[in-house]
Amino acid sequence: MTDRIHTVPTEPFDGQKPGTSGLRKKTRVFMQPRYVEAFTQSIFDAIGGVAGKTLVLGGDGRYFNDRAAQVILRMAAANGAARMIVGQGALLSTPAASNLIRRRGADGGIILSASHNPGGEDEDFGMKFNGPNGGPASETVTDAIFERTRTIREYRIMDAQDVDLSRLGEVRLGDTVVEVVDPVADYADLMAQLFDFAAIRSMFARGFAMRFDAMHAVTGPYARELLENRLGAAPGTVVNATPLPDFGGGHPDPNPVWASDLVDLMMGPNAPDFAAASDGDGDRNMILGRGIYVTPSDSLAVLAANATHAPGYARGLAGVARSMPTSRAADRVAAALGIEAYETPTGWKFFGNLLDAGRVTLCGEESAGTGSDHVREKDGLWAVLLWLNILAARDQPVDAIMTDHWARFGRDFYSRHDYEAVPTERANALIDRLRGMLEFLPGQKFGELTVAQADDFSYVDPVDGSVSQRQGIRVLFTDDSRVVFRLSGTGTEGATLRVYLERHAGPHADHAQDPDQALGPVIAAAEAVAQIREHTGRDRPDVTT
Ligand code: VG1
Ligand code: CO
Repeated sequence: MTDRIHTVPTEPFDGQKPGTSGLRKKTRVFMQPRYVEAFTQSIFDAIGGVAGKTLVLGGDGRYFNDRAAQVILRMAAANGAARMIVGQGALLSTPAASNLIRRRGADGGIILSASHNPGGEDEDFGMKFNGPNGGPASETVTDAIFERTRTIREYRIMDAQDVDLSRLGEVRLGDTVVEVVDPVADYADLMAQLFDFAAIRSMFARGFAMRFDAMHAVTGPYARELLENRLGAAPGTVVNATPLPDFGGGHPDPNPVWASDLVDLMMGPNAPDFAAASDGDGDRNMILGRGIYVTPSDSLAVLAANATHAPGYARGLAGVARSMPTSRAADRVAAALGIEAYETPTGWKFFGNLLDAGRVTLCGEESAGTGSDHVREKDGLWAVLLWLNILAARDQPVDAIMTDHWARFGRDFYSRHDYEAVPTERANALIDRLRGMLEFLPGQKFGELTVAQADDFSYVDPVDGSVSQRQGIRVLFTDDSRVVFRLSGTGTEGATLRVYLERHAGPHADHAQDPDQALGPVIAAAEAVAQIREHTGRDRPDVTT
């Protein structure tokens, strides 16, 4: 067997630095000879080798997913892994991979995905490493991986034919067992434990209509099994259900821009009761009711306020966590419930410790990620099923649930403006300028608003004490409105500036206002503080969500 194992020399590649969620680059960058190999060996080395270990492997089905999976399998075998658990067809949604790692007691997993970024030979590819808790590697681990990529000189790989990943069951690659599993079954079983499937089934049986847009990405098979097969939603409820290597040419990003068809349907005369969409790797969700779009920040708050309707959460929540740029709507619910609310930097990896320590049950991000302690990733279909469970239990339409929520807690009007592919120096200049201004901002007036506080968010992990600095510029105004500026860590071209805008309207205010109008003074203040136009050369954002 050993004669089939080769040690191959390589140079280190520049820039193999994991960002907000793994290493993300243009697909052609990943397709360079030895690129995937050097990064994979760096992961293996950084975690102390994989000899005797079990890893989970799968991806969102994008272009190059299958090729990268075969290389990683041959490398795992050459590095002495005991077992590789692979989703059939090399497919696994991110939450399903997280579940498999936990359920099977694996030592970690590699997920092949660039999530909401487009796929194809000229688009994006990505690789993420998750640890034994099923969650994204902590910053300490991603830093160690990056350090290794800078010094790596060789990798180990086995000569072998491609493993047939289309067939369930076990095969051997040298001494390594490659176990091909149904990507959906375990995950669907977990969902059945958390939610009142009988109540949801009976709601569908009474004619409740929904549309789920899988955006030609990995969630299609999961949504079909759960919604149509197990819950009895009408056939055809799930659209764009077959994962395609280029996601049908779109961005698999569930927001009003990239899922505009779904939004149009829900705002039109023939809208069903409920609609949802998910992203490339199935960890995000968009929620819509008839005539209403629910912002992800509001969705987290509503789920927190109503979670006990679901059997899996009937005992109540330990606490909730949200990423810093996410609106403070969830904090208001936590205060009312008398539970802890945590504010973490952007990226799911920061929730892991809080979940492991049992301090929080629900987590969420403004970018349409919501999840709970059932896995260690955000989970798009989970959020959809929790919504369905709540709709079934309350027997009210989505808009009534929102109106009721705002009447209790007030409404946090919210929007995010993205300026994409901005030249990196210009985006850095904007942020550096803001950093330099922070101490002088309090007391200054920008349009109608006066700054109360301003800082660059830094986070001390309450569980392990690790510190993450420079996580976004926060400007809080005296009327409790807020603007946050940060640069994306998932893009592959130049820099993406994200401007997060929010304004709280108390329980008795007018909640029916158009969000753009409600946010007018905050948008103007953001421009005045940061001189966005001058720095980016753009007079409006590329994407508004
Ligand atoms: C974005 C989102 C962040 C999310 C991350 C990964 O990061 O803002 O909330 O956790 O994507 O999500 P950034 O650095 O571009 O703002 V996914 O679904 O791409 O794994
Ligand atoms: Co994703």
